[in-house]
This record gives sequence, C-alpha cells and structure tokens, in this order.
Amino acid sequence: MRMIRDTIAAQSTVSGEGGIAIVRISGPDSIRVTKDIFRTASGCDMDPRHLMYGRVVWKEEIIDEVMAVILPGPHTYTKEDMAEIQCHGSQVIVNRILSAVMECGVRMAEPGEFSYRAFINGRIDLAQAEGIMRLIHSSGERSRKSALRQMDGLVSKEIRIVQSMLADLAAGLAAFIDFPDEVDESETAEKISEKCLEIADRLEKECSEKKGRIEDEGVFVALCGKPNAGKSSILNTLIGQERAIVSEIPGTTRDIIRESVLMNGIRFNITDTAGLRDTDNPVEKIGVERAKQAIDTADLRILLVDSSEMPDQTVSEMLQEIRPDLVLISKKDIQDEDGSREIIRMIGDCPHIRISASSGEGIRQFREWLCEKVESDLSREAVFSQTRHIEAAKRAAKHLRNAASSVENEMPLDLVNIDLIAAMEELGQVTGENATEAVIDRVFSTFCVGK
Ligand SMILES: Nc1nc2c(ncn2[C@@H]2O[C@H](COP(=O)(O)OP(=O)(O)OP(=O)(O)O)[C@@H](O)[C@H]2O)c(=O)[nH]1
Ligand SMILES: [Mg+2]
Repeated sequence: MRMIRDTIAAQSTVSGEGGIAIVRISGPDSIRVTKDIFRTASGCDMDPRHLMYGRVVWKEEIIDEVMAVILPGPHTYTKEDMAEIQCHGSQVIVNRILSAVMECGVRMAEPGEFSYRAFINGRIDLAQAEGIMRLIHSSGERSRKSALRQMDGLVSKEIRIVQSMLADLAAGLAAFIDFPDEVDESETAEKISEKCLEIADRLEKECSEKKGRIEDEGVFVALCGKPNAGKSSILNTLIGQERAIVSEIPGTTRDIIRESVLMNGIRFNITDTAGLRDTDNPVEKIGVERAKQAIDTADLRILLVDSSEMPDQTVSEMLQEIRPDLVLISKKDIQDEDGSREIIRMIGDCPHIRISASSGEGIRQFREWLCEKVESDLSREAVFSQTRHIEAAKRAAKHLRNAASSVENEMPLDLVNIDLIAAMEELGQVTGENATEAVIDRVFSTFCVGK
C-alpha cells in the first residue's frame, strides 16, 4: 500500500505542446506549496476555490503567467487539500513548475495515484475508479455513456443490492442453524436453495463481456475474399481515404490493414486482408496466413465476391469454411442483378448486399447492416462488462450454485454458509471492499499519470 500522508503532484494534461497544461497537487502541503510559488496579479491572498490570475515565481524568477486555484479538502477529487495550476502548454514550463513544487517537498505522483487516494479516502469505490479510466479511454459515444454509468455507481449499486440479498439469506440461515426447532426444516432448506439459484441467475444474466469489449475496443470486422474481389476498395470507401493500395493485379494486399471508423457511436475496426489463394510466393503466403488469423478472430466476417466473374468452386469453399455473416457482391456498377444470379444462388441463406466501391451504391446499406448487427449486442442491459467484474460475479454465482446443491444434498448447513460468505467476498472484490492489495495496485497501475 502506498503512503498517503505525503503530498504529490503531476501534470494532468497530456505531455507535449498544447494551449494550456495543468499541474495538479494533492495532499496536506498542497495549499502551502502553491502559495509559496504563486503570486496573484493583484497582490492579494489566494481565495479558496477561486481561479486566480497571477504568476509562478521561483527563486525570484518569473516562470510563467498562469491561473491557479487552491481547493481545501474534503470536497475535492481526492478528499485531500488540492491545488491546480494552469500554465502555458509547453513541456519546459510544466517541468519548471513541477521541479519548483518538488523542491518544496512534494513528490511526483505515481500513475493513477490521485484516483487511488480518492479510493482510499472513500470518495469512490474500485468499480467507479475503473469507470473513470474507461471514460478517459472511451472510443465512442457508446463507451462514454457506459463508462459514465459505471463511474456514477451502476456496478456498485448492483453489487450492494446482491450483497444485501445475501446478507438476508445468511441471517436466515444463521437463525435456522441456531434455532432449528422453530422453523420448518424442509421448507426453509428449499427456500434457501431457491434463493441461492435465483441470485446466481441474476448475477450471470448481468454479465456481458462482449458488450463491454465492443463498447471499449470496438467491433472487429474482417473483409475477406479472393484476390481482386474489391476488398481494399471497400475499406478505402468506408474510411473515406486511400489507405490501402488498389490495383488490378491480383494479390496486391499482403499485410493486414486495419482502420477504425465511428458509426452511431460505435467504433468499427475494419480489417482489409490479403486475397485468399494458394500461392508459391513466400511473402503472399505469409499474407494469406495472416488473413486467415484475422478472419478467425473477427467479430464479423464479410466475404466479398466479385460479380464480374462467374463464381467458381473456390467461392463455394470459402462460403463453407468462412461462414460469413454477410456477403458483399462487389462491382455492382459493371454487373446487373441477372449477372449476379449464380452468386446469389450459391450464397443461399446468408444475407447479401450488392455493392460498388466505384459508384458508392450499397455502401449506405452496408453501413446500416453493420450498425444493426451490433446494436442487438449492445442493447442487452448488462451491468458487468469489464472482465474483472465478470470474473468475480461468475465466481460468486458458482459459490451460490454450490450452496444450493449442498442444501439439496442435505449437507451440513455450515458448509452452505461458507459458500454464502465466499460469494459475498467475491462481490466485495468488485467494489474493492475486500480486494487484495495486489488487485488494487493492478487496477491503479493501468491509470494515466495525473489522474
Ligand atoms: N468497376 C469496379 N471495379 C472495382 C470496384 N472495386 C474494385 N474494383 C477494381 O478491382 C480491382 C481490385 O480491387 P482491390 O480493391 O485492389 O481488390 P482486393 O480484393 O483488395 O485485391 P487483393 O488485394 O489483390 O486481394 C481494381 O482494379 C479495382 O479498381 C468496383 O466497385 N467497381
Ligand atoms: Mg487488397
């Protein structure tokens, strides 16, 4: 556990050049130190919670013209006394201010240390702290909203509800163990086991790893097909720039090319791959292997089939092997529906869109298809979407199922109680109530410096 009695400081804005940069200080000495290095323009004292204009002066040298504020605790981010200095956004200035602050006895904050203090001082719990980090990393509107809900305490609230249900259950069980004559044994045992299963179901229902991953990292979409099918052209059209080389030579793309586009607040990571074919060219061979890997790991597989040539055996094999979520029948501008009939017959039940990168036909439809496809995954109302929370919730559910089966098998009730307590402890891991130091450190070590 880190020391929290000292005063820490860090740059809270990204390092490098910018309009302004913010240096943040937290701990018992923050106000004194800020007053030591800051002179208000009017010469008056600093007024708490008022942003004041003035200069940072260190050893009689003016470092910069800044705005500064002192924030007495406990109504601050860390609940400690804090201060912020907004200086011009040069790294040289930030470094000078930080070194002046250090000379006054402050130390550099570790990554996430401000949030760690907010957690230790009881302003936020662990799940909320993780919500803050998700918010900072949010990749689109969806992830922003979900992170904000987590930061506001959605995860913590669900944990508290379930914990109180478990506490009631444990109290009932204790009464039963202590005064077995006063309750109807079979009825109580049945109720306990039912309740355990009900809570386990509730926890499992609230887990959706896929939802969280899509919100935070986006959806991985692989464009695949035979060489020259038009994959790179579709990638370029979707992202609105000539990212991948397009040529009439089959086998142009060798490497994986991945670009992200935001649609409806969702990040789509579109992957263009090498055309799939048997080849003796060693470089192309590696490309084909990489393409296969990208196809395997994608959330959505889009197979492109060139409408300007008759579909052959390879196309039918690809349909079998890849099992695409959608087929794009490409080059619509040079082939009418009649000409694509054989392809449509071969595709069977798989949805398809006729598309042209040259004329833009079908592009809007393709975008809509992508959004609708993902919408259903995201519309699931799941409380737990971060791996750490999901694992804890699932472990808690497992203990509850164990408890239920112990009751059903007429095992000693003390054993049931052990599982109930274990389930409660697992849930406490999520909010941090009884998370180990190692878990807490791991969570905060992923934070940015200055947050
Ligand atoms: N008429 C027409 N030609 C297209 C269209 N899309 C692609 N092409 C042409 O088809 C050829 C191959 O296009 P690419 O986008 O490079 O195809 P690819 O699937 O990436 O090919 P590889 O990288 O070799 O696997 C190029 O000559 C493109 O100009 C289209 O919508 N209409
Ligand atoms: Mg290509």
